[in-house]
Amino acid sequence: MPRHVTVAAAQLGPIQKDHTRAEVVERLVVLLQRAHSMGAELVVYPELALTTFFPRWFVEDIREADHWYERSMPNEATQPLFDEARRLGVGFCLGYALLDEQPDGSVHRWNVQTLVERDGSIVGTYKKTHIPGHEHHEPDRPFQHAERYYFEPSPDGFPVWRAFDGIVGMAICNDRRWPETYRVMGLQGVELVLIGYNTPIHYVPDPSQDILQGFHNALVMQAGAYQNGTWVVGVAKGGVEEGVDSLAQSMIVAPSGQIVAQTLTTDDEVVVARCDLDWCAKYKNTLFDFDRYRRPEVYGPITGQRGVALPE
Ligand code: CDV
Repeated sequence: MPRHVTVAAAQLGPIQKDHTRAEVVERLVVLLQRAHSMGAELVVYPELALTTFFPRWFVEDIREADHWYERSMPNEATQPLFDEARRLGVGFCLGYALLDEQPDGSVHRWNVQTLVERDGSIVGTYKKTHIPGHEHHEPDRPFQHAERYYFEPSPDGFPVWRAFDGIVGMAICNDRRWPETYRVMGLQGVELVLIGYNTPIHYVPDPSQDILQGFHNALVMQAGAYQNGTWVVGVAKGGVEEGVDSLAQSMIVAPSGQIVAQTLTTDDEVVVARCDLDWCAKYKNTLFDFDRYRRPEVYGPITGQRGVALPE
């Protein structure tokens, strides 16, 4: 039986600070219905798809930011999305901030994506691994990117799940720039990688990269797809959010590395692609036949060290 899954990249335009969860969920439902009418079985939303990108502001007492986080999923605010998705028989992947309160009183703050199957069951929740930005207030910046203050890096790595008749993995925003992200999933046979992102066009530490944001976005996802023989779906929250312009250019990339669908606007927009999961094998069994051609015995530094070790 050939395996095809029609996937939608459900891009969001900006979510401003005073937009309520109810308003945002209404937009997510509209995108879901549009995607369904285009034949989608799986709808992928961006990173932090329920709120504005709040790490652009610093608060001295982190608990003042707790209202940006969800305490459970689904919850009262997102239940309408879960209900409509189940009614339509459509799965989805949703990014949000999670406040994880443990019975021992410890609290963890994660940047996560939850994958939901077509029958409404939760497949899994991925926690962001590579947390970019800074830990402390940097008042000289035009806007903050204090993700390292608001989120812990996940200790879990990159699991994959059997879902949507294939092998599915997830990554979040900055994760997409790191080849290890795709390769760890590639080594588990991944066929579909779902990635939400919020990428400000202005990169404060090195503005010479601003003009290259779109190029780098495509470069890393196309390379990740091709080098691991997998589909990659990258979905933006784009446009001008609270004065900060963010990259859109959501895309669906084939295992060949070719972009097969891409958004044209910086607003709420859906693009779909019919993904042939068996296409992955063409790459996994030839050029990227890992078992035949990889040389893990000489790749030690990849997991053995973090930074650069210069030669003598
Ligand atoms: N949300 C992100 O992870 N954004 C980063 C920015 C800071 C570079 C990104 O990699 O797009």
